[in-house]
Amino acid sequence: MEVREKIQTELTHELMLEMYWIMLLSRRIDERAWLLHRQGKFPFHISGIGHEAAQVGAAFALKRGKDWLVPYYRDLAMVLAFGLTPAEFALGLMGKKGEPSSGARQMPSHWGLRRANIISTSSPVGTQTPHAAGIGFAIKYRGDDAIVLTSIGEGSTSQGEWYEGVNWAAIHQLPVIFLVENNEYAISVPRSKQMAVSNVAEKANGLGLPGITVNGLDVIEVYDAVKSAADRARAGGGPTLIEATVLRMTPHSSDDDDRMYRSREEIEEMKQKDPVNAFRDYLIQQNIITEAAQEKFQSRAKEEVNAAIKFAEDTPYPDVEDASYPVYAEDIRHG
Ligand SMILES: Cc1ncc(C[n+]2csc(CCOP(=O)(O)OP(=O)(O)O)c2C)c(N)n1
Ligand SMILES: [Mg+2]
Repeated sequence: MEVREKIQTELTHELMLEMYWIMLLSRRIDERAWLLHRQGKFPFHISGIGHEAAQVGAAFALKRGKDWLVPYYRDLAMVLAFGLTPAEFALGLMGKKGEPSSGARQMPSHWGLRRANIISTSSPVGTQTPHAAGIGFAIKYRGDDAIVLTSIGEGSTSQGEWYEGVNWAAIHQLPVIFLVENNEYAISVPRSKQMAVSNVAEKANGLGLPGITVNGLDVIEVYDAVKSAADRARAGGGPTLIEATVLRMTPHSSDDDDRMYRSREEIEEMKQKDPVNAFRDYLIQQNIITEAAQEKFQSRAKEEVNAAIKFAEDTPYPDVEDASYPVYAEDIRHG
Protein backbone atom coordinates (compact mmCIF):
# COMPACT_ATOMS: atom_id res chain seq x y z
CA MET A 1 0.00 0.00 0.00
CA GLU A 2 1.28 3.43 -0.92
CA VAL A 3 1.36 6.27 1.57
CA ARG A 4 -0.57 9.33 0.47
CA GLU A 5 0.47 12.66 1.93
CA LYS A 6 -2.96 14.28 1.87
CA ILE A 7 -4.68 11.42 3.59
CA GLN A 8 -1.98 11.02 6.20
CA THR A 9 -2.90 14.41 7.55
CA GLU A 10 -6.60 13.54 7.69
CA LEU A 11 -6.41 9.98 8.93
CA THR A 12 -4.94 9.89 12.40
CA HIS A 13 -3.21 6.78 13.66
CA GLU A 14 -6.09 6.29 16.06
CA LEU A 15 -8.58 6.28 13.20
CA MET A 16 -6.48 3.87 11.16
CA LEU A 17 -6.34 1.48 14.12
CA GLU A 18 -10.11 1.74 14.44
CA MET A 19 -10.41 0.88 10.74
CA TYR A 20 -8.16 -2.14 11.18
CA TRP A 21 -10.14 -3.25 14.22
CA ILE A 22 -13.44 -3.28 12.28
CA MET A 23 -11.83 -5.11 9.34
CA LEU A 24 -10.43 -7.74 11.68
CA LEU A 25 -13.63 -8.13 13.69
CA SER A 26 -15.65 -8.50 10.51
CA ARG A 27 -13.24 -11.12 9.15
CA ARG A 28 -13.24 -13.15 12.37
CA ILE A 29 -17.00 -13.23 12.85
CA ASP A 30 -17.50 -13.98 9.15
CA GLU A 31 -15.10 -16.95 9.36
CA ARG A 32 -16.92 -18.19 12.47
CA ALA A 33 -20.24 -17.94 10.64
CA TRP A 34 -18.94 -20.36 7.98
CA LEU A 35 -17.88 -22.84 10.67
CA LEU A 36 -21.19 -22.63 12.51
CA HIS A 37 -23.10 -22.99 9.26
CA ARG A 38 -21.17 -26.17 8.45
CA GLN A 39 -22.02 -27.45 11.94
CA GLY A 40 -25.69 -27.04 11.08
CA LYS A 41 -26.35 -24.22 13.56
CA PHE A 42 -28.21 -22.13 10.96
CA PRO A 43 -29.17 -22.55 7.31
CA PHE A 44 -27.47 -19.72 5.42
CA HIS A 45 -24.44 -17.47 5.35
CA ILE A 46 -23.25 -14.96 2.75
CA SER A 47 -19.81 -13.56 3.24
CA GLY A 48 -17.89 -10.30 2.96
CA ILE A 49 -14.45 -11.91 3.08
CA GLY A 50 -12.18 -10.02 0.67
CA HIS A 51 -14.45 -6.94 0.59
CA GLU A 52 -13.52 -5.52 4.02
CA ALA A 53 -11.13 -2.76 2.91
CA ALA A 54 -13.61 -1.29 0.43
CA GLN A 55 -16.40 -1.33 2.99
CA VAL A 56 -14.44 0.11 5.91
CA GLY A 57 -12.75 2.76 3.77
CA ALA A 58 -16.18 3.87 2.55
CA ALA A 59 -17.86 3.85 5.96
CA PHE A 60 -15.13 5.86 7.66
CA ALA A 61 -15.32 8.55 4.96
CA LEU A 62 -18.96 9.23 5.87
CA LYS A 63 -20.51 10.96 8.87
CA ARG A 64 -21.66 7.87 10.68
CA GLY A 65 -24.93 8.44 12.52
CA LYS A 66 -25.85 11.33 10.24
CA ASP A 67 -25.39 10.05 6.70
CA TRP A 68 -27.56 7.29 5.25
CA LEU A 69 -26.52 3.83 4.20
CA VAL A 70 -28.35 1.60 1.74
CA PRO A 71 -26.08 -1.45 1.74
CA TYR A 72 -26.17 -4.93 0.22
CA TYR A 73 -25.70 -8.40 1.65
CA ARG A 74 -21.86 -8.49 1.58
CA ASP A 75 -21.50 -5.36 3.71
CA LEU A 76 -20.82 -6.90 7.12
CA ALA A 77 -17.72 -4.75 7.74
CA MET A 78 -19.55 -1.62 6.55
CA VAL A 79 -22.51 -2.10 8.88
CA LEU A 80 -20.22 -2.99 11.81
CA ALA A 81 -18.47 0.33 11.15
CA PHE A 82 -21.87 2.03 11.24
CA GLY A 83 -22.68 0.50 14.62
CA LEU A 84 -24.27 -2.93 14.17
CA THR A 85 -22.88 -5.06 17.01
CA PRO A 86 -21.42 -8.55 16.49
CA ALA A 87 -24.16 -9.86 18.80
CA GLU A 88 -26.85 -8.33 16.56
CA PHE A 89 -25.22 -9.93 13.52
CA ALA A 90 -25.23 -13.29 15.32
CA LEU A 91 -28.92 -12.87 16.22
CA GLY A 92 -29.58 -12.40 12.51
CA LEU A 93 -27.64 -15.55 11.57
CA MET A 94 -29.71 -17.61 13.96
CA GLY A 95 -33.04 -15.81 13.48
CA LYS A 96 -33.26 -15.00 17.18
CA LYS A 97 -35.44 -12.58 19.11
CA GLY A 98 -34.32 -8.94 19.06
CA GLU A 99 -32.61 -9.17 15.66
CA PRO A 100 -32.76 -5.50 14.65
CA SER A 101 -33.27 -5.50 10.86
CA SER A 102 -36.63 -7.25 10.73
CA GLY A 103 -37.37 -8.93 14.04
CA ALA A 104 -35.76 -12.11 12.62
CA ARG A 105 -37.99 -12.28 9.51
CA GLN A 106 -35.31 -11.58 6.95
CA MET A 107 -32.53 -13.84 5.76
CA PRO A 108 -29.19 -13.19 7.49
CA SER A 109 -27.20 -10.21 6.19
CA HIS A 110 -30.27 -8.34 4.98
CA TRP A 111 -29.22 -5.32 6.97
CA GLY A 112 -31.40 -2.62 8.47
CA LEU A 113 -30.63 -0.58 11.56
CA ARG A 114 -32.92 2.29 12.35
CA ARG A 115 -30.63 3.93 14.97
CA ALA A 116 -27.73 4.05 12.47
CA ASN A 117 -29.68 5.29 9.40
CA ILE A 118 -29.23 1.93 7.64
CA ILE A 119 -32.15 1.24 5.33
CA SER A 120 -33.51 -2.30 5.23
CA THR A 121 -32.37 -4.56 2.41
CA SER A 122 -34.52 -6.41 -0.13
CA SER A 123 -33.39 -9.70 -1.68
CA PRO A 124 -33.95 -8.69 -5.34
CA VAL A 125 -30.61 -7.17 -6.29
CA GLY A 126 -30.63 -3.61 -7.63
CA THR A 127 -33.70 -2.45 -5.72
CA GLN A 128 -31.51 -0.51 -3.29
CA THR A 129 -30.37 1.92 -6.00
CA PRO A 130 -33.69 3.73 -6.57
CA HIS A 131 -34.22 3.70 -2.79
CA ALA A 132 -30.93 5.57 -2.35
CA ALA A 133 -31.78 8.02 -5.13
CA GLY A 134 -35.11 8.69 -3.41
CA ILE A 135 -33.39 9.32 -0.09
CA GLY A 136 -30.97 11.63 -1.89
CA PHE A 137 -33.92 13.51 -3.36
CA ALA A 138 -35.52 13.87 0.10
CA ILE A 139 -32.25 15.17 1.56
CA LYS A 140 -31.98 17.80 -1.18
CA TYR A 141 -35.67 18.72 -0.95
CA ARG A 142 -35.45 19.24 2.81
CA GLY A 143 -32.11 21.01 2.63
CA ASP A 144 -30.42 18.53 4.99
CA ASP A 145 -26.65 18.36 5.26
CA ALA A 146 -26.51 14.55 5.00
CA ILE A 147 -25.55 12.35 2.07
CA VAL A 148 -26.42 8.75 1.17
CA LEU A 149 -24.17 5.89 0.09
CA THR A 150 -25.53 2.79 -1.56
CA SER A 151 -23.48 -0.26 -2.45
CA ILE A 152 -23.98 -3.07 -4.93
CA GLY A 153 -22.12 -5.86 -6.69
CA GLU A 154 -20.90 -5.35 -10.28
CA GLY A 155 -23.24 -8.03 -11.64
CA SER A 156 -26.27 -6.25 -10.25
CA THR A 157 -25.41 -3.09 -12.19
CA SER A 158 -26.98 -4.95 -15.15
CA GLN A 159 -30.38 -4.52 -13.51
CA GLY A 160 -32.76 -1.88 -14.89
CA GLU A 161 -33.29 -0.39 -11.43
CA TRP A 162 -29.61 0.45 -11.18
CA TYR A 163 -29.69 2.61 -14.34
CA GLU A 164 -32.94 4.26 -13.28
CA GLY A 165 -31.64 5.17 -9.84
CA VAL A 166 -28.27 6.47 -11.04
CA ASN A 167 -29.90 8.41 -13.89
CA TRP A 168 -32.33 10.09 -11.50
CA ALA A 169 -29.54 11.09 -9.13
CA ALA A 170 -27.49 12.52 -12.01
CA ILE A 171 -30.41 14.51 -13.43
CA HIS A 172 -31.24 16.05 -10.06
CA GLN A 173 -27.63 16.33 -8.83
CA LEU A 174 -28.48 14.39 -5.69
CA PRO A 175 -26.04 13.81 -2.79
CA VAL A 176 -25.57 10.10 -3.48
CA ILE A 177 -22.49 7.87 -3.72
CA PHE A 178 -22.99 4.72 -5.77
CA LEU A 179 -20.33 2.28 -4.56
CA VAL A 180 -19.86 -0.82 -6.70
CA GLU A 181 -17.93 -3.67 -5.06
CA ASN A 182 -16.56 -5.39 -8.14
CA ASN A 183 -15.46 -8.94 -7.28
CA GLU A 184 -15.66 -10.10 -10.92
CA TYR A 185 -18.42 -12.63 -10.25
CA ALA A 186 -22.19 -12.66 -10.01
CA ILE A 187 -22.50 -16.09 -8.39
CA SER A 188 -20.88 -18.11 -11.25
CA VAL A 189 -21.19 -15.49 -14.01
CA PRO A 190 -17.94 -13.61 -14.75
CA ARG A 191 -17.98 -9.87 -15.36
CA SER A 192 -17.24 -10.31 -19.07
CA LYS A 193 -20.62 -12.03 -19.50
CA GLN A 194 -22.38 -9.34 -17.48
CA MET A 195 -21.37 -6.17 -19.33
CA ALA A 196 -19.73 -5.12 -22.61
CA VAL A 197 -17.59 -2.39 -21.01
CA SER A 198 -14.31 -3.28 -19.34
CA ASN A 199 -15.17 -1.70 -16.01
CA VAL A 200 -18.25 -0.43 -14.19
CA ALA A 201 -16.97 3.14 -13.80
CA GLU A 202 -17.29 3.60 -17.59
CA LYS A 203 -21.05 3.30 -17.26
CA ALA A 204 -21.05 6.72 -15.63
CA ASN A 205 -20.14 8.32 -18.99
CA GLY A 206 -23.55 7.53 -20.42
CA LEU A 207 -25.42 8.69 -17.35
CA GLY A 208 -23.78 12.07 -16.72
CA LEU A 209 -21.91 11.70 -13.46
CA PRO A 210 -18.24 11.19 -12.54
CA GLY A 211 -17.14 7.55 -12.42
CA ILE A 212 -13.85 6.26 -11.00
CA THR A 213 -12.24 2.90 -10.29
CA VAL A 214 -10.22 2.43 -7.11
CA ASN A 215 -8.27 -0.44 -5.60
CA GLY A 216 -10.80 -1.87 -3.17
CA LEU A 217 -8.10 -3.89 -1.41
CA ASP A 218 -6.53 -0.64 -0.20
CA VAL A 219 -8.61 0.82 2.61
CA ILE A 220 -6.90 4.21 2.43
CA GLU A 221 -7.40 4.56 -1.32
CA VAL A 222 -11.11 3.84 -0.90
CA TYR A 223 -11.36 6.25 2.02
CA ASP A 224 -9.74 8.95 -0.09
CA ALA A 225 -12.12 8.44 -3.03
CA VAL A 226 -15.27 8.27 -0.93
CA LYS A 227 -14.23 11.27 1.18
CA SER A 228 -13.76 13.42 -1.95
CA ALA A 229 -17.11 12.28 -3.36
CA ALA A 230 -18.81 12.90 0.00
CA ASP A 231 -17.36 16.42 0.32
CA ARG A 232 -18.52 17.23 -3.19
CA ALA A 233 -22.01 15.79 -2.65
CA ARG A 234 -22.40 17.71 0.62
CA ALA A 235 -21.43 20.93 -1.15
CA GLY A 236 -24.17 20.42 -3.77
CA GLY A 237 -21.87 18.89 -6.43
CA GLY A 238 -24.05 15.85 -7.10
CA PRO A 239 -23.52 12.09 -7.22
CA THR A 240 -20.44 9.95 -7.94
CA LEU A 241 -20.03 6.38 -9.11
CA ILE A 242 -17.12 4.64 -7.38
CA GLU A 243 -16.08 1.16 -8.46
CA ALA A 244 -13.89 -0.63 -5.90
CA THR A 245 -12.14 -3.74 -7.19
CA VAL A 246 -12.32 -6.45 -4.54
CA LEU A 247 -11.96 -10.21 -4.13
CA ARG A 248 -14.71 -12.67 -3.37
CA MET A 249 -12.51 -15.09 -1.47
CA THR A 250 -15.37 -17.49 -0.65
CA PRO A 251 -18.13 -19.18 -2.63
CA HIS A 252 -21.05 -16.86 -3.41
CA SER A 253 -22.93 -18.13 -0.35
CA SER A 254 -23.17 -21.23 1.79
CA ASP A 255 -25.44 -22.69 -0.93
CA ASP A 256 -22.81 -22.36 -3.67
CA ASP A 257 -19.94 -24.69 -4.66
CA ASP A 258 -17.48 -22.50 -6.54
CA ARG A 259 -15.33 -25.51 -7.52
CA MET A 260 -17.87 -25.89 -10.32
CA TYR A 261 -16.70 -22.75 -12.09
CA ARG A 262 -13.30 -21.51 -10.84
CA SER A 263 -9.91 -23.03 -10.11
CA ARG A 264 -8.35 -23.51 -6.70
CA GLU A 265 -5.25 -21.69 -7.99
CA GLU A 266 -7.36 -18.57 -8.38
CA ILE A 267 -8.36 -18.76 -4.72
CA GLU A 268 -4.76 -19.37 -3.61
CA GLU A 269 -3.65 -16.28 -5.53
CA MET A 270 -6.31 -14.22 -3.78
CA LYS A 271 -4.89 -15.18 -0.38
CA GLN A 272 -1.66 -13.36 -1.29
CA LYS A 273 -3.67 -10.16 -1.73
CA ASP A 274 -5.83 -10.50 1.39
CA PRO A 275 -6.87 -6.91 2.30
CA VAL A 276 -6.96 -7.48 6.06
CA ASN A 277 -3.41 -8.86 6.10
CA ALA A 278 -2.27 -6.07 3.75
CA PHE A 279 -3.53 -3.38 6.12
CA ARG A 280 -2.00 -5.14 9.15
CA ASP A 281 1.38 -5.25 7.37
CA TYR A 282 1.07 -1.60 6.40
CA LEU A 283 0.32 -0.55 9.99
CA ILE A 284 3.31 -2.52 11.28
CA GLN A 285 5.57 -1.15 8.55
CA GLN A 286 4.55 2.42 9.36
CA ASN A 287 5.05 1.86 13.11
CA ILE A 288 1.40 2.56 13.73
CA ILE A 289 0.94 -0.76 15.50
CA THR A 290 3.47 -3.08 17.15
CA GLU A 291 3.46 -6.84 16.67
CA ALA A 292 2.42 -7.21 20.32
CA ALA A 293 -0.48 -4.77 20.02
CA GLN A 294 -1.56 -6.52 16.84
CA GLU A 295 -1.66 -9.84 18.71
CA LYS A 296 -3.87 -8.19 21.34
CA PHE A 297 -6.27 -7.11 18.60
CA GLN A 298 -6.42 -10.75 17.49
CA SER A 299 -7.27 -12.08 20.93
CA ARG A 300 -9.80 -9.32 21.56
CA ALA A 301 -11.51 -10.16 18.26
CA LYS A 302 -11.71 -13.82 19.28
CA GLU A 303 -13.24 -12.90 22.65
CA GLU A 304 -15.81 -10.57 21.05
CA VAL A 305 -16.81 -13.19 18.50
CA ASN A 306 -17.15 -15.87 21.21
CA ALA A 307 -19.30 -13.54 23.32
CA ALA A 308 -21.52 -12.56 20.37
CA ILE A 309 -22.15 -16.17 19.39
CA LYS A 310 -22.86 -17.22 22.98
CA PHE A 311 -25.29 -14.32 23.37
CA ALA A 312 -27.19 -15.35 20.24
CA GLU A 313 -27.19 -19.03 21.20
CA ASP A 314 -28.63 -18.16 24.62
CA THR A 315 -31.31 -15.89 23.15
CA PRO A 316 -34.74 -17.46 22.45
CA TYR A 317 -36.48 -17.50 19.08
CA PRO A 318 -39.17 -14.82 18.60
CA ASP A 319 -42.55 -15.45 20.25
CA VAL A 320 -45.21 -16.94 18.01
CA GLU A 321 -47.62 -14.11 18.83
CA ASP A 322 -45.07 -11.62 17.44
CA ALA A 323 -45.29 -13.19 13.97
CA SER A 324 -47.69 -10.55 12.62
CA TYR A 325 -45.73 -7.41 13.45
CA PRO A 326 -44.32 -4.98 12.39
CA VAL A 327 -46.55 -4.73 9.36
CA TYR A 328 -47.91 -1.23 9.91
CA ALA A 329 -45.93 1.81 11.07
CA GLU A 330 -47.83 2.15 14.36
CA ASP A 331 -46.91 -1.42 15.26
CA ILE A 332 -43.12 -1.06 14.99
CA ARG A 333 -41.61 -2.04 18.31
CA HIS A 334 -37.95 -2.17 17.32
CA GLY A 335 -35.66 0.79 17.97
C1 LIG B 1 -33.35 -9.50 -9.28
C2 LIG B 1 -32.54 -10.65 -8.78
N1 LIG B 1 -32.05 -11.53 -9.66
C3 LIG B 1 -31.30 -12.57 -9.22
C4 LIG B 1 -31.05 -12.74 -7.89
C5 LIG B 1 -30.19 -13.89 -7.40
N2 LIG B 1 -28.88 -13.36 -7.04
C6 LIG B 1 -28.57 -13.08 -5.76
S1 LIG B 1 -27.03 -12.46 -5.59
C7 LIG B 1 -26.75 -12.59 -7.26
C8 LIG B 1 -25.41 -12.21 -7.83
C9 LIG B 1 -25.10 -10.77 -7.67
O1 LIG B 1 -23.78 -10.57 -8.10
P1 LIG B 1 -23.08 -9.19 -7.86
O2 LIG B 1 -24.03 -8.09 -8.07
O3 LIG B 1 -21.83 -9.15 -8.63
O4 LIG B 1 -22.77 -9.19 -6.28
P2 LIG B 1 -21.80 -10.17 -5.48
O5 LIG B 1 -22.68 -11.26 -4.92
O6 LIG B 1 -20.78 -10.67 -6.41
O7 LIG B 1 -21.21 -9.33 -4.40
C10 LIG B 1 -27.85 -13.10 -7.92
C11 LIG B 1 -27.92 -13.35 -9.37
C12 LIG B 1 -31.60 -11.79 -6.99
N3 LIG B 1 -31.39 -11.86 -5.68
N4 LIG B 1 -32.34 -10.76 -7.47
MG1 LIG C 1 -19.91 -9.59 -8.00
